[in-house]
Amino acid sequence: MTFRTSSSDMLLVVDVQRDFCEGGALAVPEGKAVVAPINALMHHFDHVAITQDWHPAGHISFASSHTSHNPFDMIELGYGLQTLWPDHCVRGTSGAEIHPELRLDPVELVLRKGFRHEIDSYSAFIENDRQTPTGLAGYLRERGIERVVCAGLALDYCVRWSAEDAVRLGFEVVVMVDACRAIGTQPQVDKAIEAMRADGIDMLATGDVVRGQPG
Ligand code: VGL
Ligand code: ZN
Repeated sequence: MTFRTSSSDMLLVVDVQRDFCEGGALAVPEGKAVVAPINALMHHFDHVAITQDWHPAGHISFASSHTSHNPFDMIELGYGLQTLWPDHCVRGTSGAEIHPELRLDPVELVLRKGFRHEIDSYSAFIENDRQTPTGLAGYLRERGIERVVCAGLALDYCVRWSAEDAVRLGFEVVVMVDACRAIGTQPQVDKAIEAMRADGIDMLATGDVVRGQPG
């Protein structure tokens, strides 16, 4: 299958940060492996945006902020169920930095998310209270973007939530599966991929991509 890019596409690179790569505070298995395919993918797109998980110290999503809870526990917050995580991507720390090998020269927007103390945000579009917008949908609409092509970390959390919200918000959505890595087990990842497909999200490989109109 050939995927031809268009000038109304945005490549959305999700959370390729030190803490999600090997040695980081919330390392995704093989996380760093997304850097090379994403850097290559950038050559095929006229527009690239990246997200950066950017939590204040003591963030509500950190297990350390709740007495007698451990990372990966689920708790009920005012807005619903929330998984608790090790402290990660604390704003201004080296763990929150974009991976140093990710190309930044073509990046037009760096969207920070998860910066409200009381609300986590997996999605690049709507925070975990499922109400608070990040502003990204408005940004993309104002710029005439019609299709969002997602890659990054983690496939089963921030990439998935971003892709599903993008569909709900009226964008065409593609996920570049080989340019993502996941936190969960293979059966969990397979379920996540099936759920995204059921939402109308195309699951493609970076090898399918060719540049459309020269831009
Ligand atoms: C993420 C858990 C917590 C992600 C961010 O980028 O997928 N996951 N914060
Ligand atoms: Zn986070």
